[in-house]
Amino acid sequence: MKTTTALSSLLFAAAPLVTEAHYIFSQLIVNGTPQGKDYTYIRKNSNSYQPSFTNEVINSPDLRCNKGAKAGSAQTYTVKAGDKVGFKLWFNENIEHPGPGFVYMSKAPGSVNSYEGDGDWFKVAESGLCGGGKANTDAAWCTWQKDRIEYTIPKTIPPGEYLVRVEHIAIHESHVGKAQFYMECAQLKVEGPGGGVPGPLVKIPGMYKAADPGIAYNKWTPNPAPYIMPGPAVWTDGATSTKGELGAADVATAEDLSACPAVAPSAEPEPAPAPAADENACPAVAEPAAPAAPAAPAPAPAAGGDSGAKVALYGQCGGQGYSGPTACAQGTCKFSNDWYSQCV
Ligand SMILES: [Cu+2]
Repeated sequence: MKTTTALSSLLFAAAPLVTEAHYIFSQLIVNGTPQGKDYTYIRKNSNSYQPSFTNEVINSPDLRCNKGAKAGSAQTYTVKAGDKVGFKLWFNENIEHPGPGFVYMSKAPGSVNSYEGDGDWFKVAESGLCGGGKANTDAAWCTWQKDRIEYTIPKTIPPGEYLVRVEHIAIHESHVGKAQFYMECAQLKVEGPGGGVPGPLVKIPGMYKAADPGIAYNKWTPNPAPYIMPGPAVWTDGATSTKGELGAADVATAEDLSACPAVAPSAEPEPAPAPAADENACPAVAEPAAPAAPAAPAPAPAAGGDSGAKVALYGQCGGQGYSGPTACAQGTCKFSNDWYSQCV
C-alpha cells in the first residue's frame, strides 16, 4: 500500500514520548509478515497503551479484549492451522515490564465479527521465566524487551472463526494488587483438518481471580516464591510442538528458549536442581497425555491414579485438566486455583 511509508513516518513523528514503558499489541503478524496495519485485524481498545489494573478488569468483560475493544471494529484474517501468528507492539515499543505472556483462543459460534467473546476459551501458549531465572530479575522473563508475542496455531484445532487473545501481565505492582493487564484480540478464520478437542475450557472473566498467586505476586523480595502461571493449563494437541511457541521471533527467542530443558512426558519426577526457579523457567509443557476432553469442572486435585509416580517439590499435583500424579515426593499438595495445585 503506497501510503504506508508516509503514514508510518507521520505517525512515528507524532508518537508520544513513551517514557513509562507501557505497551499494547496492535499489529498482526502471520508467519513473520505483518498483515494490514495497526488494528486492521485487531480490535482497537480505548485506553491506548495504558495498563488495565486488577480491580478494573479481573471480573469485567473488559478482561477479554481490553477496554473499549468492540465486536465489529476489525477485519478477519484467514490463516491455516500450524501457521505462526504474532502480535507486535504499537509504535515499536518493547515489553519493558516483568511478567508472563499468554495467548487464548475462543471459537465464535458463527462470524467472529459479531462475537463478544462470551463463550468458551482455552489457553494455547504461555511464557514465564527463561533459563532458570528468578522472578525478581526483570530480564529473566522470556518476554522481557521483546517487541511481540508469537505462537503456533495448534495443527488439529477445529476450523472456524476465532477471537485470539494475546496478553501480557506486568507484575511489578502486583504486590499491591495492581497487576497490569495488557491484552488485545485478533479476529482469525482458521482453516485446517481439525480433529483436536481443545481444553480445559474457561470463561473470561472467570479464569483469573485477584488473589491468584500469579496475579497477586510479590517480586520484591530477595527470594521470591516460585511463579505460578495464572489461568488454565495450555492446550497441547499432541500434534504441535509446544517448545518455544511463545516468544519474539526476531529478538533472541531461540537462545532464550533453548535454555529450557526438553520435558520428557513420562520422566520420573526428580528433585529439581533449582526448584524455586525451574518449575516455571520455561513455557509450561502441559501433559502431552490424551487431548483432555472438555471435562466438567473437577475438584482439584484431580484423581491421578498414577500409582508410584510422585511429584517433585514445587511440581504440579492437581488441577482441572491435569492428569499426572497427585502424590508429593516432598511437601504436601496444596490447592492454588481451580487449575493448579502444587507440592509445597
Ligand atoms: Cu507500563
